[in-house]
Amino acid sequence: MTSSRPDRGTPAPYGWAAGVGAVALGAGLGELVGAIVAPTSSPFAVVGAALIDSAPPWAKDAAIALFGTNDKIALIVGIGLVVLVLAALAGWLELRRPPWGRVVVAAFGAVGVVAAVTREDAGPLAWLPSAVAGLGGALALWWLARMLRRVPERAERDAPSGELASAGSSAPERSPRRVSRSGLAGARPKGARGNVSPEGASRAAGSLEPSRRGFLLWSGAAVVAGVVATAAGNAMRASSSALTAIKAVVLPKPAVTAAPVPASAELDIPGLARVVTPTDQFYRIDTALIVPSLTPEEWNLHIKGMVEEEVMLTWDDLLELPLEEHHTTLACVSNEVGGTLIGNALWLGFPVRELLARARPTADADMVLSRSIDGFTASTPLEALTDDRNALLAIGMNGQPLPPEHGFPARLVVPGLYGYVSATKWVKELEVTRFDRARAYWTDRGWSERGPIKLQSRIDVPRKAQGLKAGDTVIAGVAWQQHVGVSGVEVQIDEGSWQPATLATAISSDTWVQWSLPWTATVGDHLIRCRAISATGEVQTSDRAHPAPDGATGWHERFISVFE
Ligand SMILES: Nc1nc2c(c(=O)[nH]1)N[C@H]1C(S)=C(S)[C@@H](COP(=O)(O)O)O[C@H]1N2
Ligand SMILES: [Mo]
Repeated sequence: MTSSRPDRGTPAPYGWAAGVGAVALGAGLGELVGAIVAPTSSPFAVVGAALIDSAPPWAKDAAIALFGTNDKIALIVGIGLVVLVLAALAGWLELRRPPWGRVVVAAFGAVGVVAAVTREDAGPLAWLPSAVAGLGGALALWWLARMLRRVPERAERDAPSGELASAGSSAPERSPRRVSRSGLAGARPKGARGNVSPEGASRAAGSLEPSRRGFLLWSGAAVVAGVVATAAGNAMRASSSALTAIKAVVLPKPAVTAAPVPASAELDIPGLARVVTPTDQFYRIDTALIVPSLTPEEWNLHIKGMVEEEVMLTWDDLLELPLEEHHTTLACVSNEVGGTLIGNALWLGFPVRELLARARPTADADMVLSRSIDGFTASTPLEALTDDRNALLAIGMNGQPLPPEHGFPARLVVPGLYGYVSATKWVKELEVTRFDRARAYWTDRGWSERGPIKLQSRIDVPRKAQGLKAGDTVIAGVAWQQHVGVSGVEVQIDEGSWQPATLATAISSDTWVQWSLPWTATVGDHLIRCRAISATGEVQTSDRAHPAPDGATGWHERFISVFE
């Protein structure tokens, strides 16, 4: 069979092009089919998710440290580059050792299928997008490689010496002449395998006869088609049912409204984080490459496990309950000292305490494992969900329904705990259990099973490390230890004595608080440090600790150069 005859004559770059074209087309078709039949099972998404889920803790740490909340974009670009290289290699392999290139492409599809069907949120058609990608890519590669293989036949047919007899046969390879890497460019003797004269090529491009130029056009078309299909798939997902559903949501008026934010809580200093974080500036951290899409009608909450009575709550049930509004600052355990993975919002929801009261946890339970639609889990001490703090099953953020990336239709928000042990987005299940019986997503990856927030403070201004003008200015920042509260912040300049900063009014002990200190900046280089004092008198430690396994510690410091 012609298609399995190794093609040693065609320069390698043509093989790369065949691979890239075929894989782009296959992947694009997979993305498109995925968007239609199984939005969370697109090939990219499932492979990315498998990588995220199997990444060691230090890799997640490094990714967040390097790319911050752009870690997902970095991962997508990274996967894209790897796929590009593998695709090129598969194309080359298909030329030199058919059918192994096709086999490799199909095998990657199979990897996607396995990754898709083993996901917790896998639907019945989860296998299809990756299967389409793998088979589509393999088929396209077979076809493109065949086109390349037929080019020399034509050149040979044109050749006066007439080597026709062996050209199309699957006879053992005659030792082919090495051809130059310049591909189409150089005119070489006609009849040499793998060669086509420039005239031959241009003639062939005009017709349907196989030619290398024709091949390149087809490969290019495959890439374009793949990109268009991917874009179409993304566009379809972006107009998903959840997004339409969000627009239709009308949040009920809260039965318990939050006290208005005191004017004295917002110092209004340029460069200082606003005391209530605008939703579009709120940090986002999760393991979901594709934001789970769930409509309120599809959503419900199941409370089960060590309870006297299982509880099932629908969206309509939830809307009829007396909802409460509370300001709570959410922080990520991966936040470095001085980092920005923290934000404060007004949340609307129903107290988890009252939901659990309905279910009546048994006396020996000590943990609630909350589970999201995409399989993420968090282990929250039962006590933090049953004591008097405002742990909410939240549906609103800053007066609007939760945006998809922050957990629409519903999520948990628990004051005083890092997000990874409390703030489950797209939450659909609360399993009452024990710490010695169940483990959560990040606990299985080396992070602590409990994550109380640590006392921290951050300098926001002066912002730039360079270019501050000498004279009167202000040093300002935020400090937090949710559910404990902050009683003071101190600032140290150039290793001098610690000076008390002025605290703004705290919205509550569940939120961060702004602070400021006037400073007359003198010309030269300065080192500014801050530390917080908690409401219980704890002074923020200078001991430096990495985020893993339970949150960073140490003082935030900033070097400032002051100019004339
Ligand atoms: N379903 C789900 N919920 C999740 C996560 C996740 O990966 N998946 N990440 C948690 C972590 S680590 C944090 S810090 C918070 C962040 O919430 P935000 O993205 O709304 O700021 O969500 C938590 N809830
Ligand atoms: Mo986090």
